Amino acid sequence: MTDQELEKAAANGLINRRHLLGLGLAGMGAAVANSALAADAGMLLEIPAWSKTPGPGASDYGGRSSYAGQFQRMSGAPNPTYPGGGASRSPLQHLQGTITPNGLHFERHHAGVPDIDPSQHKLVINGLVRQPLVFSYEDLLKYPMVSKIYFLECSGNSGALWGANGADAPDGTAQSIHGLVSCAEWTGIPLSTLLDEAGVEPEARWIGAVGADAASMGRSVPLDRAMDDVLVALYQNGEPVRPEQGYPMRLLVPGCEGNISVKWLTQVKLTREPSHFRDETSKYTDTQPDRLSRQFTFPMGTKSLITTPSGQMTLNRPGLYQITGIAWSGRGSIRRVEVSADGGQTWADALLDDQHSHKALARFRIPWQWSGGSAILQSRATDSLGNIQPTRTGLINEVGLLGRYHFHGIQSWGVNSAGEVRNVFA
Ligand SMILES: Nc1nc2c(c(=O)[nH]1)N[C@H]1C(S)=C(S)[C@@H](COP(=O)(O)O)O[C@H]1N2
Ligand SMILES: [Mo]
Repeated sequence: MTDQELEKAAANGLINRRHLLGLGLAGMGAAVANSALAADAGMLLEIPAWSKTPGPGASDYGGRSSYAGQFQRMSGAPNPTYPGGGASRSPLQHLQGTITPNGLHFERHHAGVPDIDPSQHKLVINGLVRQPLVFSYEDLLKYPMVSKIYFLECSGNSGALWGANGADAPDGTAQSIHGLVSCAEWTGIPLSTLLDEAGVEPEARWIGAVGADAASMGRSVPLDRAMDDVLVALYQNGEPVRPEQGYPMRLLVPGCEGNISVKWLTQVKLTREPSHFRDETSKYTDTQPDRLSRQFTFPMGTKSLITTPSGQMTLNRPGLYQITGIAWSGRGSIRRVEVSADGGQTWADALLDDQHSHKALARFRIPWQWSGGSAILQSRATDSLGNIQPTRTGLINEVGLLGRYHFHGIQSWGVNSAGEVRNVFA
């Protein structure tokens, strides 16, 4: 970024990473000091009631403070013609950091959540193997495990931003538009360990993974990917995988469209060709402008979005705000996130929490001085392979509007002079 560009970004109120130590932190310091002064003037040396008597003692299962807000997942109304089908979305605008608490992890079910007794559940590995194997849950618990942080995103996430019906989701929130992404620490057995034990025949090229739900969800995964970083996940953020996430075990295919991370995993079959399951023919294909459909789109695109401020929030008065959001890439880690306050004319570098986790969410933050005028807030991610998040129109020009999966274009939050934030197509 040139100095001239930096100046322009600063003129729009964005306080660049390069400016942080000077202008940025000084500005933040001033704001904090002012509010401390104001609080000091009205401070009473009174001991609040909650400090005078002991509170309730220890409890068996923790919950959120009643003052911390009632945010929860957002699920659609049940559809009687699609029993158990549907999704619920993570409340992204209420979360910080990068890990999604288990009770707020998004869900996507094709036939509801099966009530699986792990002592009756089996995982079968068969097909092109030297020795077909059957594992019980107990057996699997004895295998060496690894713990890794990975995001999971449904390929239908952010679908409203295709705007295919002219609808621009003006009332959308980060949750309602983008809440089909979550991130957790998954603990499980590398699938390669189990496949090695079964002994993969040289002609095998794919696996077909099948779930034990009433949808019998099946998906094909290329063998080289299956042998790479794929897990049979048994734990989610330290506790057994939740029923909604696939208890007692799920496939977790890092970085890839959520659909292939088959939940309630019961079979892995080694095959020469993809199995062409229902969910990789009738659905989850990307129809191109020439009307041919691309069948297998695995890694999710390089993507970011601002979670605060975001849709349906209101900025109460001009002044200093912290813009924050999440970024991820199905192919690597996030190297850079830039933020614009003028609809993409000028950009400033946000600060990234520096875990640089592969195929996990990254958190970015940047201070912004809102002048009180209208603004269009955008974020743009770059991943470790140099892939840059496209604009919405750039993406649509490239892939057309016949497919409705894998939206990863830049999100625009319009701020009007009343401080109201809405989704806009910029
Ligand atoms: N067996 C089975 N696996 C499944 C599904 C399903 O309905 N049945 N849904 C898939 C889809 S479309 C997605 S996006 C992810 C969602 O995982 P989550 O519900 O844990 O967030 O699971 C995938 N695995
Ligand atoms: Mo999905």
